[in-house]
Amino acid sequence: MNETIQTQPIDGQKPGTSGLRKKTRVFMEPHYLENYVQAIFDGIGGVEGATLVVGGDGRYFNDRAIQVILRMAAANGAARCIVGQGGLLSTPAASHLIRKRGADGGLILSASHNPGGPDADFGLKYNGPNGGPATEGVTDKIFARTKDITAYKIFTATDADLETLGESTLGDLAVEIVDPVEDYAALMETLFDFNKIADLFKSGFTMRFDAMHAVTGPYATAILEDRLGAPKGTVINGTPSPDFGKGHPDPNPIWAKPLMDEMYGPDAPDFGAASDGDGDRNMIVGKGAYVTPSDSLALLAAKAHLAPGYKGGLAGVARSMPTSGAVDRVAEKLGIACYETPTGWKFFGNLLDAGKATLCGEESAGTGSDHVREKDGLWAVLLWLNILAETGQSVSEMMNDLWSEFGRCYYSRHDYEDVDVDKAHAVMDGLRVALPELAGQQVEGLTVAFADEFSYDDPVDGSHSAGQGIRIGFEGGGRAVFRLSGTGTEGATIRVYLERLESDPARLNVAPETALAPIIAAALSLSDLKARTGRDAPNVIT
Ligand code: VG1
Ligand code: CO
Repeated sequence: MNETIQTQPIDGQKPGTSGLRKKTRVFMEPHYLENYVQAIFDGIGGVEGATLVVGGDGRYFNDRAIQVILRMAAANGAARCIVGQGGLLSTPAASHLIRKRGADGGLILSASHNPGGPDADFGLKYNGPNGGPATEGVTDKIFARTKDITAYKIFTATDADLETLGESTLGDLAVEIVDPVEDYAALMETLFDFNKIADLFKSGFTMRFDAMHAVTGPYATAILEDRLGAPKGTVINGTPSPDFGKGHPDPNPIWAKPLMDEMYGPDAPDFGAASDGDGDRNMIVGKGAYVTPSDSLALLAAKAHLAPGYKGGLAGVARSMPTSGAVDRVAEKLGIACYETPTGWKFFGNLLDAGKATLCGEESAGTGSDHVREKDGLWAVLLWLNILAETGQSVSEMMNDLWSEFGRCYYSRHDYEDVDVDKAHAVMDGLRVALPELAGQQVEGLTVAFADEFSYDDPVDGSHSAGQGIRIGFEGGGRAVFRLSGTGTEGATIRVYLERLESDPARLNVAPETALAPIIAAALSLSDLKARTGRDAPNVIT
């Protein structure tokens, strides 16, 4: 039976960089999830007759939320929901399914790399028919609806069976349960030379993939171990758990420390990688050689043609503004365009759809291509493997070659988490006011070359996005960027992005924090961050 439940507007908050994220308990409050789902359905103009892909990263509340979404899709007149078995779908696999099945969109349940559990985080994101995160125009409509919603529709029924492959019905809605891995793995086989990578493993090449108890476990096991023949145990922490093994499924040197320790230890495998909660991020590390995401993007851009899916070369590349300029130099040499977009994958969608960019990347461990409309962790790992198999070089040899040719972009991001919201805004406002006067100023021995607030005009649809981060460039090629996170669930997070290009061959292997010391000092002085926030040091340095 379809029911219409009267409700009140919710504190939906404008969807941030990647959908709506809140404490799990907020999503579990009576009517909260329901209101947000109805706001999505209304915001996209209804789902009458629509086909939707539904799945998530398996975190706590994933299964309950999917049941609610299915019953609401039924009551709102949707025709079909395609759901990953057990409610699981990695973000890139969901993006692929939307595209492959010609669906009208999808609902992805994840708070990505944020911890999961009743006292941790939950999230919900709507992706459009191109498979990518909703554009700002759409998220604005969803947000507006959260503020004037008065009722939602839900079908009363017992739970749908999410475990049995095949089709069942919920009222007039067809619920189709699919293997979450199969289509995705088949797509990977079209892009990469699986025989060549399998030969690499046969030759004794060793690898460790840390799935961080998150959704990529089944994908990585099926692809790396079952199809490519990597030895059992190559994938660790490969069973998704509702609280990610009480961990923080964020693939960076801090949260993937056990992997880092192994890769810098005496028995390090040849190659290490990790992925995040929903499988869209990646970390790459060679024997004793961590690769920053910005450098990884540059390397992949330089060598992608070695993989079958990219043998025709790249149409162009794109990076988010805070990502280092390493890929810009590679693009210049290749003679292709390099686009600079605001943070968040939704801004790459138009460039990919229009064929202007083939590879995209962000400093936050996101890399992807036009094969889907999300960043894709395992894809990046497979592209690396394909390149390693073709060149026969080690990770550190490849990075050293890249730096010798293009110079090295030392890079670091300092995060100040859970800062009082007003204080965080005071830091940004202080910088904003100072911007017009900064050029030419001396700070901590550096001279400011330019200072502005980044805004973006989409070259495809002409939409304008303002207030996308404050950039301060220094003479000699250094840069500091300040922006507030759009994915946190507690207070505000100030991100300070620091980079400096080093072209002196004698100084290509310095500790990054040493190479960046002058930029860090200048950034702190210009923003007066310590005094304004009362913080002595960042919580996380990546
Ligand atoms: C962060 C990253 C951004 C990324 C976003 C979603 O956003 O900085 O690059 O696109 O997370 O990634 P913010 O606004 O907190 O800086 V995921 O893997 O969390 O979907
Ligand atoms: Co993610």
